[in-house]
Amino acid sequence: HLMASMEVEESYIMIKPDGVQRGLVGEIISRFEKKGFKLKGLKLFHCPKQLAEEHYKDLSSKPFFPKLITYITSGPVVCMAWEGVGVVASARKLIGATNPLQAEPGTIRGDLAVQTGRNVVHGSDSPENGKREIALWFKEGELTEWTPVQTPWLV
Ligand code: FUP
Repeated sequence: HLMASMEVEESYIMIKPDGVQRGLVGEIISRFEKKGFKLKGLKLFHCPKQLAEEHYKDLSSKPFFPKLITYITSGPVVCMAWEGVGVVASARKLIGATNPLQAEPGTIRGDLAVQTGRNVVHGSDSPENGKREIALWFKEGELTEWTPVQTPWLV
C-alpha cells in the first residue's frame, strides 16, 4: 500500500512532543507545504491518555506501548490534516523510516531525529488510517475546505 497512488487522499500528520519542545514545528510544517500538499486542519493539542491509546491501538500488545503512550502524552503535539494526490505514501517518504538511524538524509527523521522512541513526527500508513486518524483527532468544524488560488500547483 506504499505504492504511489493517483488518488486524492488525506493523511494525519502529527508533530510529536519532542518536535514541539525542540522548536521544529515550523521546519516540519514547511516540508509538507513546500512539497505542495494542502493543509486542511492544524492545532496545538495536549492529548489525553485515552486518545493516545486509541490512536496506537494496533500496537497495544507491544512491549514499548506504555512508553509510547507516556511519550505522546508528555507535552503538546501539533495535529495536522493534509490532502493531496498520493499524500499518504508521499508523506511517509518525506518522514523517513521509523528508526531515525535508518532514515535517509533529506527525510524529516533522517535530518532531525536519532531515536525510534523520539522520532518527532507521525504519518498515517494507509488512506483508510488517514481518514480514521483525522476523524479521531479533529472535531467537526476544525477542518477547513478551501480552494488554492494557484489550483494547478497545489494538488
Ligand atoms: P511509524 O508508522 O513509522 O510511526 O511506526 P510504527 O507505527 O511502527 O510505530 C509507531 C511508533 O511506535 C513509532 F513512531 C515509535 C514507537 N515505536 C517504538 O517506540 N519502538 C519500536 O520498536 C517501534 C515503534
